[in-house]
Amino acid sequence: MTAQTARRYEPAVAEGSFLRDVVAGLSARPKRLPPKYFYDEAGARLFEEITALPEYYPTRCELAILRTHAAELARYFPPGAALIEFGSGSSRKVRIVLDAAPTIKAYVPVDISFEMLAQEAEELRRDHPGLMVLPFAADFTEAFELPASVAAMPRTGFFPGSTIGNFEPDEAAAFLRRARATLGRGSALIIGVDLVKDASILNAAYNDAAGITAKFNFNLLARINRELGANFDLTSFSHHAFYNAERHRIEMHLASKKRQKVIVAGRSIEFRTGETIHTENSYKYTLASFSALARGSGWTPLSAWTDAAGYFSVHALAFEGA
Ligand code: AVI
Repeated sequence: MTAQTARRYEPAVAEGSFLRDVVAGLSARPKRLPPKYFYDEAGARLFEEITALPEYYPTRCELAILRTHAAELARYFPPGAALIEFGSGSSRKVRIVLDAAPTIKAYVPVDISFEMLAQEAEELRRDHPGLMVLPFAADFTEAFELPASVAAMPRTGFFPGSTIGNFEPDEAAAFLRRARATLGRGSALIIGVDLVKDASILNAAYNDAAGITAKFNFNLLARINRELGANFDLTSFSHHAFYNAERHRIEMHLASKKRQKVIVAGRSIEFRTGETIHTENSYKYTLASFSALARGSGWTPLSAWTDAAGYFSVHALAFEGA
């Protein structure tokens, strides 16, 4: 999510796989859960709160980059272009692009939650009466085909928020290759990427004083209790988030404070004292390491912008050819 802004997953779409993924993840060694399940309604709300925290710099930095460089970004949207947003959520970021590039003809927000898409689409149609708003319900982490109505338009993808950082490096490369196949030759991709920086800044961003990131992490267990009839006692786990400098990533875990058994979908899951469930990785790149990843996935890096502190970056990539 994209949580560039919050992403939400339709329970009806995800129910079977949620159960399967939770059972598989809690049976694995070490235990893990996929971060995409953070974003139920409560999780999406908590993520929105995170984006406003004083310690959580990514959203503020990315908004500053988009505002400062809006005119340059607009060059990647030729007249009559379709803007395809991967994992849309709140429309705060795309509005900056739409305002800077008024000749964009169509906006295709792609998200698994149709409900969320419909609501945002309504508001955008009101504010941009000439714009074709074509919400498209699909899981953007898998291959999908764009609606036929944008096939003849120049296409530019938009993937803000450093959601790509929540993918393992091989998944990030696979996403970039799929995005290239979806957007087609001659397209561009504007993508937000969080940068490697001093560990104290990174650690603070995922251990905020108000405890909202901890709540966001705990909500995953609360969601498993709510939707899968589990009996996690949230008070017997603690939030652990730290920068792993060797792997250039923030790791989030939930650590068991004691030896305990938890029942999940009729199965008994045992925890040792201190044993953790690994709930999220948030990879940080350098400008060079992200450009190399993009190049290795068939994209040509054209430009990259950072905020004044050099905390966050926005890249423009091209899939060259006619
Ligand atoms: C959505 N994603 C880019 C966020 C991040 O920073 O990795 C999710 C998040 N997890 C904890 N705080 C924010």
